[in-house]
Amino acid sequence: MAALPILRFPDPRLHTVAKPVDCFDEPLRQLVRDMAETMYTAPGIGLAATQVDVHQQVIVIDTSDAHNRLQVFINPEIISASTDAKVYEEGCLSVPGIYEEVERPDRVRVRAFDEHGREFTYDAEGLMAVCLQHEMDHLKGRVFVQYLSRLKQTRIRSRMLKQDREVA
Ligand code: QAP
Ligand code: CO
Repeated sequence: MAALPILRFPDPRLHTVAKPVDCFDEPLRQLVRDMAETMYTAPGIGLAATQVDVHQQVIVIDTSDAHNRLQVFINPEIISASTDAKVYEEGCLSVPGIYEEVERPDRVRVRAFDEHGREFTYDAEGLMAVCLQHEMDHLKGRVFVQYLSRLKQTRIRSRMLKQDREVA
């Protein structure tokens, strides 16, 4: 297993649209293990393959307190969403140190596959619903920062570029 490097906003590769997985093989399961290790090491509660520069529709999530409930979503699709929305303060491993409020549907029903190619549906609400929608956005090349005002986006972009210069 290996923790992979995480792309940081505003890296343009974060805007790549991921392709569906068509082969549920051992390399895919290795990617899932590496993504899980990357997420747990960070630590974070969700990671999309896009964030480790792999442009396939793969997501790992663990919102449990003990960090022992890994959930894998491959080729996820939202089949229904509640009309009522909720605001949640989101963060992202690709935008470290930035937390901003985003409004999204409160509940979503998702159809996806696990790493063995078994299809399932999943009803998510609360933090899990936020996390799933946030990670599915990554697979479409969308970062949560893009929901914010132009002014906030510009400020976050310069703060991130400044951080990059200080680390380099
Ligand atoms: C996405 O985010 C998410 O800024 C997952 O310095 C966020 O795991 C879903 C993290 C909020 C639902 C609600 C962020 C770690 C982790 C940081 C994460 C940081 C270190 C974010
Ligand atoms: Co994110």
